Amino acid sequence: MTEPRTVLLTGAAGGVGTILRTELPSYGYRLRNFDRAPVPGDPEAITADLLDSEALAAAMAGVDAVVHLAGIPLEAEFADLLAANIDGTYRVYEAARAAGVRRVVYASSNHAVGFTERPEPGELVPVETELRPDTYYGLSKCFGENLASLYADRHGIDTVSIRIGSCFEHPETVRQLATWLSPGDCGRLVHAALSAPVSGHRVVYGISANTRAWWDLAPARALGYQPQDDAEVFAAKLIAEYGELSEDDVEFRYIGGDFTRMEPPK
Ligand code: 15L
Repeated sequence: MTEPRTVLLTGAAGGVGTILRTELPSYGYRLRNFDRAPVPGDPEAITADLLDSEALAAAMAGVDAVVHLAGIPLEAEFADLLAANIDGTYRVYEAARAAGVRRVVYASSNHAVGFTERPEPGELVPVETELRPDTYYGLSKCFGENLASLYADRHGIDTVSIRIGSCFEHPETVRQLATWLSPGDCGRLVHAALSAPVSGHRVVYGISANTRAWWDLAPARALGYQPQDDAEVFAAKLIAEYGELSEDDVEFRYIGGDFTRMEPPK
């Protein structure tokens, strides 16, 4: 596949979207930004809901690939996730199919497998591990991965689903020493997912080259991803501030951390 050049970025105004608006143009992509909220600094961004079929079809016309980030990024009421994450992702795939777009990078989440127990030291959780969502939010990401698989098999749309860890400027908790994805590595990984000659549906974890990683990065490296950052440089400061995690803490026990006990907001 030739490298996609025009990329529809859904959720462009969100946290990861803001990072990718900075990172992706340096790889030569022209972004078409789409979000419910205005995208700062981009007067041409499409301000619309994913459930607005006309706006989505117009946004999809002429693009080479989609990076689908839009949706609720945390635990929420099931009905809200049903509309934003489940129906929203279905609409993106349907619009991509109708427009003949052949590559999607889907922002899945580690919370699709969040109830997986932390691996023993020296072991890593493979991408083939059983889906064990820790929230309705995680469940919506399981749906997205399965939807990607269906559209790959039935319609030939190639997807890389990235189970993103914690994509922030810096790791902010002790857990994130394992789960951090730096902004620069986020750009590297999404570029690899857009340009690697893969067909079908692939799932990869999205983290930096963290010394304390729990997840197997081999599938992401197989796409050409070469992470440059390691959360370990923040370890001394974070551990001095919060202490090491104790073994009875859910942040220690499950890879989804405190999402495993999160309730939808009232
Ligand atoms: C996610 O999926 C969330 O969107 C993000 O805000 C973080 O909380 C992240 O997971 C995480 O696991 O740290």
